[in-house]
Order: sequence, then structure tokens, then C-alpha cells
Amino acid sequence: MKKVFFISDLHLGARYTDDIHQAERRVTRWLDSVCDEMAELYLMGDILDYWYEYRYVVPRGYVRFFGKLAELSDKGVKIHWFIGNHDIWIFDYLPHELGIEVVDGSVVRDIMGSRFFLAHGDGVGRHSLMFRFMRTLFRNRLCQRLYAAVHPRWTVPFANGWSRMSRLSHKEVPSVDDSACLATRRYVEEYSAAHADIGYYVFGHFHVAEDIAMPNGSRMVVLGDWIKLYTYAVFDGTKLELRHADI
Ligand SMILES: [Mn+2]
Repeated sequence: MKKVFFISDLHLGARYTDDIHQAERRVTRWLDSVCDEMAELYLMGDILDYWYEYRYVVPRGYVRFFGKLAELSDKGVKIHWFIGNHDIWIFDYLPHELGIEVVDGSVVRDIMGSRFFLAHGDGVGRHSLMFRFMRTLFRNRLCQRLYAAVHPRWTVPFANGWSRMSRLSHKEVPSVDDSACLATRRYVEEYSAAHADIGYYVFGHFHVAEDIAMPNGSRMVVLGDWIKLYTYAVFDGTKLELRHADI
């Protein structure tokens, strides 16, 4: 029986990674090791540390990773890519080249007979005005056009610098008790009380790997990351398991 895999926060290409090719190879090795049992792959956001598709050109890098996704896709694996807060600007190039579905926001979906609530995790629950403003700004077509009109020699270093700063400003060891993750847990507790049909809530974003039981019996799985944790989740139709990739 084939399985469905979930992975998030690879942050490929991040300038704070010691060796970006080694990080990329680790992911492709893992994909090789599980591809025979893979029916579907859910990439739950922040897969690339920064990505902006222009109409006629795309950023350099990620060759091995994209090649592997194309290979999987050609073999019939269904690939779903939820955009995170780093890889927001996927337009039509990656879906077209890799045959993937791109998802923005949260969705409820039936997977192998069970109902899942899926989201990257940054937009779930209540948020500050500033956060909502930025989120709207990043998705605004006019703002995207203006941004795209600036030469990448300026925008790429700016974006990489921003990402690096935001990483450095985070705590050394993220925890499920950090305020953002805690707020999402509270949200899921409330939501699940009113939606008994949903068995699983899957998120990335928080850089912690955790399988949390909700009071109504459903489970909230936070996928971890591939910066320090190297974790993923796999669903076989009966149980969702959080695992460590020994690779
Ligand atoms: Mn994120």
C-alpha cells in the first residue's frame, strides 16, 4: 500500500546554511529512499528559503531538488506545494515544469479516507494588524509587479539578508510553547471541538517536531524542519507517524 508523505521547512538555499548543496543532497537522498512507497508528497511550505519567479527568468540553484521532484512527478507521484512565508512567490513556472499543485492558505482535504486540515502555519488563527498587512502586501499583484521591476541584483541580496536576520532573531531552540505555536494549538483546540470529522492537523513553520493529542481525539502534527531536525510525517491510511530521516 502506497503512503502519503509530509515535509516542510527545508529552507533550501538559505545563506546561513553551511553547505547548500549538501543540504539539498540530503533531501534528494531521502526522496530516493522513500519514493517507492510514495503515492503523494505534501511540501508544507518554506521549502525554498527565497524564491521569486519572474515572467521570463527564475532564480538560480535548486537543480537537484527540482530534478528529483520532476522525476517523482513523471512517475505519477502527486506533489502538493503549500507556499510558506519564504516561498510565497511561486507563480506558473514551477507548477508547469514540475507538474505540482500549489496551495496558498489552509485547506481541509480527504486523504486515504481520513480528513486532514493542512496549512503552512503562519496564517492560522488570529494575527496582528501588522502581520495581516504584510501578508496582504506580499500577495498584492501590483506590489509584486513593482517588486519584479527592480533588478534582482538588488532584491535577491535584500531578501537573503532579511531571511538571515529573521533566522538570527529566533531563539536557538524553538519549542511548542513559543507564543506563535501555542496560539496555533489553541486555535486547533477550538476548531477541532466544532469539527469532529477532522482527524489530523498538519503544520510546518514552527521548526519543532511534535505530535500533539487534541481533547477530541484528533492529532496535531508539527513537521519540524530540515535545518536541525530532519523530520517528516507519513500516513498509511490508518495512522499518521512523525519520523526522523536517518539520512
Ligand atoms: Mn515558515
